[in-house]
Amino acid sequence: MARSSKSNSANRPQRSSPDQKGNGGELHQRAGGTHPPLTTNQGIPVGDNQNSLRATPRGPTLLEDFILREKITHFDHERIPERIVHARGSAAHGYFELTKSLKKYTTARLLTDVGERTPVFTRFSTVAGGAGSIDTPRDVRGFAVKFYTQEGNWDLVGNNIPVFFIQDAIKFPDLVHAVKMEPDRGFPQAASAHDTFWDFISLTPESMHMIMWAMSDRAIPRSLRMIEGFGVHSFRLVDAKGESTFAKFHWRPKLGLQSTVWDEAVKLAGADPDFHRRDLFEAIQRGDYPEWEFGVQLFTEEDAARFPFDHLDPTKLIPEELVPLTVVGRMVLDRWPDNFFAETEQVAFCPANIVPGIDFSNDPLLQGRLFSYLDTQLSRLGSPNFHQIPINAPKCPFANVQRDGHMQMHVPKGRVNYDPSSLQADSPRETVSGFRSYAQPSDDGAKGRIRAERFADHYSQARQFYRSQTPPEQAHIASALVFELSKVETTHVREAVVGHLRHVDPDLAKRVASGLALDAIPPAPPAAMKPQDLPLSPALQVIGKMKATLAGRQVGILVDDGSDAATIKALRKAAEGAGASVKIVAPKIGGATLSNGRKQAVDGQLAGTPSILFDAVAIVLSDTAGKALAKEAAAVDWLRDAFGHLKAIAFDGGARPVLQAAGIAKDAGVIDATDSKGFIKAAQTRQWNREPRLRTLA
Ligand code: HDE
Repeated sequence: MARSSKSNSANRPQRSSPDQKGNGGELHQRAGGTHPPLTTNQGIPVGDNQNSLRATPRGPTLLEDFILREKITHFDHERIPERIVHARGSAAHGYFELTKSLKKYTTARLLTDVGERTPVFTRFSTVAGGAGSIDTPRDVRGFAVKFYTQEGNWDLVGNNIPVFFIQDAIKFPDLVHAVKMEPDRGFPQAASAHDTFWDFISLTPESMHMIMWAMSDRAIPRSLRMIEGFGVHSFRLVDAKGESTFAKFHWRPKLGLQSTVWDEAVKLAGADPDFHRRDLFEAIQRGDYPEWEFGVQLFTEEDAARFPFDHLDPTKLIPEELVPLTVVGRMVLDRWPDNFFAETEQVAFCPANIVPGIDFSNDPLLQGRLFSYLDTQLSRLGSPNFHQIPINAPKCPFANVQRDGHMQMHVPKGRVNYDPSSLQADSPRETVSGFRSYAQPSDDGAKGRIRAERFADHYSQARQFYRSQTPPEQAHIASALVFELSKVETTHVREAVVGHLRHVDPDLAKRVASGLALDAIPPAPPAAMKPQDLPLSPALQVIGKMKATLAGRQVGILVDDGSDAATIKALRKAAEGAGASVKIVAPKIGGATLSNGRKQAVDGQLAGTPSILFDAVAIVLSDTAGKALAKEAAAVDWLRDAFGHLKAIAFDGGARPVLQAAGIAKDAGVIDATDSKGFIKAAQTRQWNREPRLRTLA
């Protein structure tokens, strides 16, 4: 039935005003800048992005609404599978600069041309937790660097620990299954302290060296800017004549190594699950660019034959005292990604991405990795063309006759999509300077599922690592083992692990057995090779190697109304002068009116900004505020935690009641706020001497 023109106009929807649309009206209109038209993915300009198309103002939504359907469908597909390991990561752009030529050993241009800067993209990660898990679990950290060289991409996909849990890639799925959340219950997330992990470890003696590292302070770093990186495996450098030298690759942080203490790491998980990501982001935003030295250990086949271990075994490292580290370059990270998903999530590392002049070794773990990464990217990124995603694409020209596939972004021209060919003048050709594998002579061994003989020494380097640590670090390892094994419910698993520790160091086994209240130290399992006493290697320490510095660190100052302005100013000046950044914390975010009547801007509100976030703290309060905050749990905990985490504390007279409420006894790290010099000196390290008085360490 035809409608009358009258009723037609009554039903016609009126154009909605911005407020009726629901787009925030005025503010949305006022936002500065020149805004391009919003369009659909087909380029169709969108007139209303706030309301879907309805049959009547209060009626059902129409299927016809292609704008709504396109938007929601795209959203439904926004997630891709997360990495099976190393799912949680943070990354940054930067450059690698060569400072010493390795021309004698390799033709790889990035390692021969001093001064040349190669762009890099570096992703740090935890291993066990999911993408949304915390930054500070006890875990290995991934340290993956993509060098966009002029001869193609080189990915050095390493960790912050120079050895690994297993010797053969075939064990990797078992290791990862064991450490991830248990399959029936779905927990624990991002933690190795549970039965399945330690069950696997207790039955895998080759993991014992890595366990020493994983239980050490290396696994609870203070900042991603303060970790070392290792290529782990032996690689080869190959010169113009085709001769090869073995190389181990190292990254050493300019800020020095630093770790947290365990209680701090646990509390950080709640206070700021993004602690490491935020720290990296903030450092880059303020121009305090993280930097690492790049070093190599070079050795020949003959050198390797003399080592008391097999360098192809990834559970072994080469002590720096045996083969010194030569620094040949540096890496600076100076740009945060524009988009987390497009870059940090979509970046696809692969140890098989290698450039002419560098080659693989026969390390069986590396050999397995060469297969795994390409395969995993296919499932994660969904197309064989993932190398065309901007973050993965080489920055040098690249051309071949691989074609088609999902999400092909290139439009190749011409009829030739095969090789050899003669029909097209510009079709790509092999080059003399192209990649050639090192012509390794093969030994005479027989084919088989066999491990090389010397891989059987599972304990010597674990012992060397443990015995090379400072006493506080040894206590941390023993305590970490007690903590982890105390979370293991199965008694025989606990006992089996302690049995292995007897081979590592009888005293360590005793300490852990006592921490677990075992009736007796369990027997050691038979060892395939008797552990040797290798020379100690102080280079394996964290505390011993820590630089006394505040550079790149953060100092928190707790203030309130009436706090002495001059003291705060002097402390800030001293801390910033020492290279730290300073954050002011107060009970109210709007600010505090200081003794000079001026309003002090505040960076963090007390309850949400615990002292855990800082490397050293100061507390400057008026008498009135001191008395009030002594009754405030957040303020008392602020000091108690700083003290417990072995940090330097500066305080003034007004703050005394809070110190008392926190039960803090004065020591070398608890300093009068007027002594800013003394405070800075104490703040450059942790107060290790304080620790035994505070907590029972195994
Ligand atoms: Fe990995 N590893 N891995 N790994 N790995 C992955 O690749 C694998 C190993 C490392 O930031 C996966 O893209 C096998 C050692 C880092 O994106 C996967 C074996 C070392 C990253 C994979 C190892 C590493 C990964 C998962 C035993 C230190 C994160 C997602 C043979 C030298 C890279 C992905 C990033 C990621 C396999 C052992 C470092 C599944 C099979 C040893 C830093 O391909």
